[in-house]
Amino acid sequence: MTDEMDGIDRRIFLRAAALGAVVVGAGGLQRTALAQAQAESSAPPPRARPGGGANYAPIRAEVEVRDCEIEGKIPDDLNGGFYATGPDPQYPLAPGNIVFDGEGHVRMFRIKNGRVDYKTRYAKTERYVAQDKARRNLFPMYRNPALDDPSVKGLSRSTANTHVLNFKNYILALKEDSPPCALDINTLETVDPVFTFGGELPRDRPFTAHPKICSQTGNIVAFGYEAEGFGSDVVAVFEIDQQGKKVWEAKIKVPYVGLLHDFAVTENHIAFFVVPLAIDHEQMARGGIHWSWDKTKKTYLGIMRRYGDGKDIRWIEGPTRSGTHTMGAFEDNGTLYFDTEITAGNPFPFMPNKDGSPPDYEASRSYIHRLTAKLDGPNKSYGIEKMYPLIAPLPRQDDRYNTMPYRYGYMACPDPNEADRAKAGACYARVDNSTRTFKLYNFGTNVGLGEPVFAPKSLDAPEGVGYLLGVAWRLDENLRSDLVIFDAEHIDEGPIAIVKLPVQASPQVHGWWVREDQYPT
Ligand code: V55
Ligand code: FE
Repeated sequence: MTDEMDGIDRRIFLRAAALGAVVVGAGGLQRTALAQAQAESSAPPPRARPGGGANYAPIRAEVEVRDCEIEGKIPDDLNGGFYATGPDPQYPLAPGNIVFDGEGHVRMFRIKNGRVDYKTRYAKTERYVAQDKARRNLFPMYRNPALDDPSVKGLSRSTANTHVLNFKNYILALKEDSPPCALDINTLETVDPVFTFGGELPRDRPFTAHPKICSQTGNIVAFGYEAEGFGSDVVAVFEIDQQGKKVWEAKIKVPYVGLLHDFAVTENHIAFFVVPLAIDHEQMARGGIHWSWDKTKKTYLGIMRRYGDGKDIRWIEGPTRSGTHTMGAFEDNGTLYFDTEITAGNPFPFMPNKDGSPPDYEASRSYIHRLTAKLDGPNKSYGIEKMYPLIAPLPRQDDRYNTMPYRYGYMACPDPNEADRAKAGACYARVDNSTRTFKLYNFGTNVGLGEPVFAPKSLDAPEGVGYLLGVAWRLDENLRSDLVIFDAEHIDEGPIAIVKLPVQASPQVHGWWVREDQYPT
């Protein structure tokens, strides 16, 4: 979101910093795709990057700050840990590579008895360790193994840079092309770079960055796409119980292979939204990334029963759109409700358009939509309705409601009341689906905001009764960062506590809250 309100100079500086955008290579001065795109378009990038812009700036330093300075008071009933990961390139990105290929840097704000300790560690993935030994980049292109250095054959390609969740004594750092990378929940030291749940998942099996925790069973509901080898159209869908046992698995086939980033899980059903960021073998053969935007392709909403064999999956064709992140999903009275952010076109201007056209920034803006379909069909089409006027690529909910009817969503977005994008401050918003209204807190234009996470006041607090936590990067303080904490019911009143770091926070795509009772004793 920061991209939209920064001055153009700052924006380009931040992007350049974030992307290592200008690289002197053998062929002279070369630019990344995004820098190129910016050069080609006079329009400002109108859409928030996941997590904003500032928070992709590399820091590389692993940081530890004990007993952070605090403004205001940490509430007595807020104890636990706020974790996040994001791409922080270990070595400068190769020309043409994209920011999604930076190595995952995991961070933790450990909150206890009113005090906060901060710690970060890179996920020591097999890729990170091999590059560290070689002292250079060995995986030059996002999800294009043909370009890998021959020495890394057989190693996990995971960057662990997308999302985190807790499982037992671990923080699992996720990248959707690989199994999780397991870090110690207290120290962030890497315990197992290819975590297979004790062999339940083969080490070459991809694992989504957006598993859901079932509201009824506590199971981790997950999937892996390209499940039977590079480019495969098979998706494995499975559930892992709290002990780590796989309790269900089914395999389905998608209409075409695309970036299947997130999904919807309800009490009895699972839905996928297949979008035209499609695998592009020709582009990879030319040395490019895994995906390109193919506007000739339609979307497909697929619905299947949980705990079945997957043969019942039904695909409903819809208009060309993209949708990357689920806010919430549930079923009610025979209908699926799947709330997701939707873009009219390619959501990532730094990913190529297959037809060679320049980035369309207007079409890359995300708005929350509700997709609906009858669970038992027949469906000629799915419903698609815009819910809010907020540009919000990273919507979240109270995660205790992952598979149930829910009321509230939380997100960072530019101020929707400011027509002039350059002047629209960075906001956190809480939306109320029962009234279709929202509350905002505006930080102004000198702040980049990370995805917020919700922390309940207690395990059995009603939905939305708790705190909202997020990181603010101060664009006018060389990205020095604060953890800002809100009463989630009153976010319009501003933060109730600010945890001040003396340094820039490490980059963030997604964040996660671990309750105090979930820590090992
Ligand atoms: C996303 C992020 C990724 C990725 C694919 O936010 C999709 C969407 C940080 O890496 O590889
Ligand atoms: Fe994501």
